[in-house]
Amino acid sequence: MVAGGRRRGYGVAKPNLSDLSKADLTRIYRSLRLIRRAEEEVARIYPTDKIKSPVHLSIGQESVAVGVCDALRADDAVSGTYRGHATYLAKGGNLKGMFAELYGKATGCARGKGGSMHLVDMAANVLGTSAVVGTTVPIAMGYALAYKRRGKGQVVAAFFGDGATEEGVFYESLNFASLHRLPMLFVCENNFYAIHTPQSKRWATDRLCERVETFGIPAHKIADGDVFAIRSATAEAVAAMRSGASGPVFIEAHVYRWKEHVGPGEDYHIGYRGKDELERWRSTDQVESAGRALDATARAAVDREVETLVAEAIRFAEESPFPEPRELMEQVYAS
Ligand SMILES: Cc1ncc(C[n+]2csc(CCOP(=O)(O)OP(=O)(O)O)c2C)c(N)n1
Repeated sequence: MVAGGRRRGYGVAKPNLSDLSKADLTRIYRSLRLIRRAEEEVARIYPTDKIKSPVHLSIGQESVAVGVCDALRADDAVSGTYRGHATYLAKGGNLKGMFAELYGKATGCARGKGGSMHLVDMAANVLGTSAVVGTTVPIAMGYALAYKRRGKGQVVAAFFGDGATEEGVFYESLNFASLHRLPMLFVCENNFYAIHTPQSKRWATDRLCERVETFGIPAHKIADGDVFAIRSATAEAVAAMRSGASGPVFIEAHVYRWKEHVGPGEDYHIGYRGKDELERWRSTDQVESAGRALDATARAAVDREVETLVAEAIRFAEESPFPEPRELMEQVYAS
């Protein structure tokens, strides 16, 4: 916000890693590593055509989902975007159900009918992800309203991309959530691009936090994707929301999408962005830096566990049946 002609900073202080227990560090690394390896396997399998839906990978962006979800309770909820594998897994969504969903199998989390862009796991309070940009923000807000009325201190985190902040419903949601002081964390995964269009060609100014603050919502920016800073900003925001001291809070986390917009490959050759950007972000890879915070033995144990989990999930998906043709019209709603 502009005060006396000076721009306020939105930065979040980096937490001291020595304040985190070994259990915290292990859990955070495990979550980052699980998402990275699951998506690397999606990229590997995709060309075989066993995966029956388009895939939007969040390799490089894992720290947002992990940092936020690690500070949430099990009975808090999240909503996500079509780039939602990380959100789903970080909140504890079922890994086997995710792979089976990508394979279009009846054991998938949406019975094989939703695919990668429509993951849901109500047991883990993953409210759902959607292909339609911005639409899961007001759905999350409806949950936040219900949670506020219920009075059990639950909060909702809505994840969305920088492109989604160009949708009218985003501003309507900011307004409604602020007006009613809803326990809702708005989480913008700002990766600077909407498909192939950079922000510089879409936004008159990049002052997103300032825009959000005009709705009376506190805003924080984490410009380097640091998983621990995202986690501590979330923990502080969520504590204030649970206690009733704060209404909604906004977090803008800068991250980088290493892969192409949709699909398993890379797209640096098509000219809308350069590999120099990738190299800059790759040098701050959060999976690596969280891994380095563990000793080698602990890290290797996590890596082994993750490999087993991912291999089991792929086997489960491959061995599961497709839905029966008679199920085609079941769970289909129209309004
Ligand atoms: C309502 C709507 N408008 C347009 C599209 C087409 N579309 C698909 S992805 C996308 C870009 C969204 O970018 P962003 O929200 O930043 O997410 P990212 O892909 O970077 O994760 C657009 C415009 C859509 N799916 N839904």
